[in-house]
Amino acid sequence: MNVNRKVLTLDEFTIQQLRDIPNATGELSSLLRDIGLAAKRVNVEVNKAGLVDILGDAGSVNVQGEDVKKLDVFANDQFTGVLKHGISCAGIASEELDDYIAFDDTESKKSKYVCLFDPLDGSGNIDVNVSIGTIFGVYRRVSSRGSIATKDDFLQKGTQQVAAGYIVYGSSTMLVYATRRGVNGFTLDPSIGEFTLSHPGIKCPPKGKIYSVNHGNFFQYGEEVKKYINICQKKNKSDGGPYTQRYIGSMVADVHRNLIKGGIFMYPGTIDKPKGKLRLLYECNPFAFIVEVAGGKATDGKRRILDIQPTELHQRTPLFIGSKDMMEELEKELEG
Ligand code: P6P
Repeated sequence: MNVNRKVLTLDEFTIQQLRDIPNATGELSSLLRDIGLAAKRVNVEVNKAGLVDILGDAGSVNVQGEDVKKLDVFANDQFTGVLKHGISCAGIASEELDDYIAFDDTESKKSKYVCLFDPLDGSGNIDVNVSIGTIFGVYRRVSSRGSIATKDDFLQKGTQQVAAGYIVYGSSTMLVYATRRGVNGFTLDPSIGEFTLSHPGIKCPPKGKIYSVNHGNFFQYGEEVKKYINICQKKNKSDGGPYTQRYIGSMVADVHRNLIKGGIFMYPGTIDKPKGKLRLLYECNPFAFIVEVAGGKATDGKRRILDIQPTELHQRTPLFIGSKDMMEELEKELEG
């Protein structure tokens, strides 16, 4: 008789992790569970997005007489709310907010961590039913516990992350998070309303056959990047190809696919945007942490993403991320 392995919920998994770490306080586990709760609430609204004509577009009042918010504003409020009312987070920074928020209540000021997130990345794809996502990174604060969080807590290198993850609202809703102990994926089971462990111990295949880049910008890329893209196009069976080009235009979906199947995602700098489009703190750092823990690599074309010292909350960086061997082939080209 086939017995399915015990299905672990996110809560059970984080508590089990807690049991394995002798001096853990449970604050990180609690923070991750808070994020899982907000993700479930966002998932409900994302799944209704197609009904906007019925439920009312942002700025309108719905049939219940409630103000309808833009989904990314709604998502921002959900993640900010659970973290503010939890016991683990002293403050947040968000793609949706100009500046960080330091929570000023006593419990929050005693908390160990700060969290940076993009609450709903790719939200422009919502009305055409393309997968979108939430991205987050968690840091131990550098300011003293008991005091209010400071800007330095948020401007830490990506190497300082204690955890990072994302939620992809797609054909199924998955929460993937990494600590230095590993990367694990949880799929939302609507029948019980819980994220359940579906992808334990995710590893990024060292080789892949997928390259992801916006070809519309091709003639704006540097010569070395163009040369590497041409190499991808010329791959054949004898040298690990043929490659296929896959680009959804939603970072969470593109990087998630390449993490699982193997591949490389590129958002290079262009003539118009030399720093690229993607944000270092709450898009590139979390994914760089996750992909490195899974065995892959992430650079800005010159430096390891996680080594970049941030100077501004919303600074952008070019991003090359994915399978180790593919990244090393790219790096040879970028070295010129
Ligand atoms: P482009 C979505 O707007 C986003 O921020 C990322 O999710 C995605 O990877 C990128 O922009 C797509 O940008 O310029 O190729 O449309």
